[in-house]
Amino acid sequence: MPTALITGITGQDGSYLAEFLLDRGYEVWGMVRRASTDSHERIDHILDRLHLVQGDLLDQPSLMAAFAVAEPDEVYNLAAQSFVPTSWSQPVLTAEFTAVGVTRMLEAIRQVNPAIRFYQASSSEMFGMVRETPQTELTPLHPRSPYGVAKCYGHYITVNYRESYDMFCCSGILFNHESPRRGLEFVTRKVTDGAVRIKLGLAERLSLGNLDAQRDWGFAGDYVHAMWLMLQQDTPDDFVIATGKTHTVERLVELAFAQVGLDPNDHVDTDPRFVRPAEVDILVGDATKARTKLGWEPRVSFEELIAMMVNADLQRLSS
Ligand code: NAP
Ligand code: G4F
Repeated sequence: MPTALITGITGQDGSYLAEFLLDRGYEVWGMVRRASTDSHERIDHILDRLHLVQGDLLDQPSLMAAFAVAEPDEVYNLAAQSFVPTSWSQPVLTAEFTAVGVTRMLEAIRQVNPAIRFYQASSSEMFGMVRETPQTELTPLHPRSPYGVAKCYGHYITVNYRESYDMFCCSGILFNHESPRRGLEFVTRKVTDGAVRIKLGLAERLSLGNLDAQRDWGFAGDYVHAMWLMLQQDTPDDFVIATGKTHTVERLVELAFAQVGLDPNDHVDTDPRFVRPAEVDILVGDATKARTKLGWEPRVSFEELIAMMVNADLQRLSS
């Protein structure tokens, strides 16, 4: 039975990846940081099938201890400060978690067992002010947020450990992916939750930032499959994971409100508080390499994704 260790197992992707690996017969370890209360909401339903070990990306001895106890064949580094606006208010902490934290992970692997296969959660946010459309593995990077800058560091240190030490390190450059488990502060979930609250009389208005921003949105459940496929190849490599289609935030709002039978013009306004100091105007990925080499395909369309999220919020907030 192969063994995998996931950092960020309590997050959106960590919970889907844990389910995916358990279904394939893996022994799954999750690294969790110490908190005064448990934040296991997304993994409650599989908790009895998981092994949890405490550790923090800021603390290298805890990473080494986690690898020593779990003895993983594969490590998926999903932990990060992942919310872009927070990276302007906490830029140093974001760099510590999301950038240097990756070096701590790689160094711990190198010292404990360099044969471990490593997945790094890189991001389309690295493309920032895009130099070409669609974006591929070869598109130059121009990050627009402290988060994007930190992810560029994490991406290149992963490539560097592969090239320096011949370690099996892969970087998945994932475009935005969402689900009913998405954090409430990200725009898709903010909109689906907001539309449902207004429908149920629990809220009156929804305030958003830049409605013109365009994103290539996919379903998180599809994207964790791609992470696993990367670590099953003969040679380590980097892959763009995306749907190849892009939509505005305005279109997202239209779809979510239509799903609950409301006109967004009656309920949605814009608030400068949610506009970013520097915006990523458009992202759209070309996942040809992943389709060809990994045989990966996204299965859930944008329209299906938003319907899934609205329905899940309806069910949650109605009960
Ligand atoms: P998420 O829901 O925000 O989850 C982040 C996870 O990281 C949580 O489990 C959190 O634990 C953990 N974490 C944060 N700081 C930590 C630290 N210092 N030590 C240990 N754990 C820490 O993020 P996600 O959407 O699942 O994304 C997973 C990864 O993919 C992230 O690295 C993100 O940057 C990257 N990514 C996401 C997308 C996307 O569209 N979702 C796209 C590209 C890349 P707590 O529960 O304790 O807070
Ligand atoms: O949902 P978002 O906050 O996601 P963002 O910034 O694209 O980052 C997500 O995807 C990245 C991959 O490209 C990940 F690496 C990262 O960890 C995260 O998962 O915002 C999407 C867009 C932005 O252009 C933002 O300006 O929506 C726009 N937006 C408009 N109004 C809003 C709002 N975003 C948020 N969060 N809240 C608003 O009210």
